[in-house]
Order: sequence, then C-alpha cells, then structure tokens
Amino acid sequence: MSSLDTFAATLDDAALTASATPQITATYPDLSVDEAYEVQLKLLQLRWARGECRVGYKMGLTSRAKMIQVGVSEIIWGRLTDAMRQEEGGVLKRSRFVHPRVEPEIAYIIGKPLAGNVSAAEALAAIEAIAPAMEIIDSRYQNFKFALPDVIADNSSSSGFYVGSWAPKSTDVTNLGIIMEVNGRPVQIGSSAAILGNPIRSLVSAARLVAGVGESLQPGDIVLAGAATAAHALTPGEYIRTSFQRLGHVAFSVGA
Ligand code: 0L1
Ligand code: MG
Repeated sequence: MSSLDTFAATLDDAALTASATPQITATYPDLSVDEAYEVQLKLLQLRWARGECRVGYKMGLTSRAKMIQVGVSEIIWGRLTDAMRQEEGGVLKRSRFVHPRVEPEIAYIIGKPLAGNVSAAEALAAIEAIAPAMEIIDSRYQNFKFALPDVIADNSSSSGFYVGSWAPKSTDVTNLGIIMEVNGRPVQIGSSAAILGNPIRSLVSAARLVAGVGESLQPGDIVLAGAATAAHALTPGEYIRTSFQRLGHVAFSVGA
C-alpha cells in the first residue's frame, strides 16, 4: 500500500467514525496538490467500492468570504456521491459528522457533456437547469484546520448537499440576493455574484479542472458552484433555511 492509499484510508475512516484526524501535511509536508487530488480519487474509490455512485462535483473556495474563513486562496474541487445528497426539509443527524458547517450554494444540472477550456457561453449552453442548494462541509481534520493539499485530499471538505426545486436554465442567477437563516434569524446575507463575480465562471472552472485529471461533466451531473457566503457551524435544534431571490428556498433541521 502506498502512502497515498494510507492517507485515503485514514480520511475514509475519519469520515465513517466521525472522528477528527491530524493534517496529512503535519507529517508529510511535501504532499503536492497533484498527489492530494490522487488521494481524493482513492478516497472516492473506497466509497464507490461500498456502492456509492458518482453524481457530480463541488467547487470550493469560489468566494472571498470562504477563502478568508479558511485561510486558503485557491479554487478547489471535489466529488459528489448519491449518499451525500440529503432530503430537503429533513433532519440532519449532527452525530454523523465531526464538526459540520452549512453554506448556501447554487446548483447546476448538466444537459450536455462539458470539459476543458470552455467559454461562459458554452458552459451556459451545457446546463439543463439551475437550483438553490446548500452544502454540508465537514473537514475531517482536527479543529477544521488544513493546508491546501490537506483539504483537497479530504474531498474539499464535502460531506452532504441539499438541492431545491430546479428552475429553467434561462433564470438569471448572476446577482441573486441570498439569506441564510437559523431558527428565523439571518446569519449570512450575500449575493450569488460573490461566486467568482458570476456563478457561471465556477462551471467554466469545473470543466477545466476536471479535464485536467481526464474527467468531464456529464449529462445528469450536479455541480455545486461554491458558497456565496461564509459557512455556519451546525448545532442540534437548529432549523436552517436559505432563501434565494428568484429560485426559492432550501431548508433542513439539525438533529442530535
Ligand atoms: O467552498 C467550499 O466548499 C470549501 C470547502 C473547503 C474549505 C472548507 O472546508 O471550508
Ligand atoms: Mg461549498
């Protein structure tokens, strides 16, 4: 077993047991970004071997608020599986996670294959529909602290996601007001324009970045464009509701 396999197995175990693990770079400071994406793939292969299916990609750190919150200033990406999708309006069990946070996102569903260096117009043409969404992020590292290769290896912290009702692809989402409320109190207010100035740029980046490892966005794939605001740490008893101008809302409750 290579060290990269060992890192993937450790991260997988941390997620399965909801227990934090030390950063990989604490003992292996030379882990490169390319190696980190290899670890991420190996981590996902363990999940696919247990029967989970790939359903798309998440883009991360696509807004300044997020980059500042975690002290990393590169766009990163991860992979989504069917087991990560949560029931909209349902109860999320807090104990399944290490230290989960939630953040508002825009979701795209892909209608035509997309990969490589594409223009915003080509990315728009490949979309089938757009939806309001939220992502559950849960770093498997102690104290939610990591360097860039650590977070990439950890599937870019992705742990779950909610997708609301799909809207026509013609819906203009370039500058939508977004309010995330906890028990009726606004905790994050932002605009979809915070996602790289226009969320379509996140899809353009997704097409380029996944092509770099020989993958492509396929019809039916869901792509989370990245958070428009900083994330909120989840506590049992909270009711989280995020409203998106023109797109509607997404909500869930946090259980113990
Ligand atoms: O925007 C994101 O989804 C970032 C994920 C990685 C950093 C974090 O855990 O907040
Ligand atoms: Mg996110």
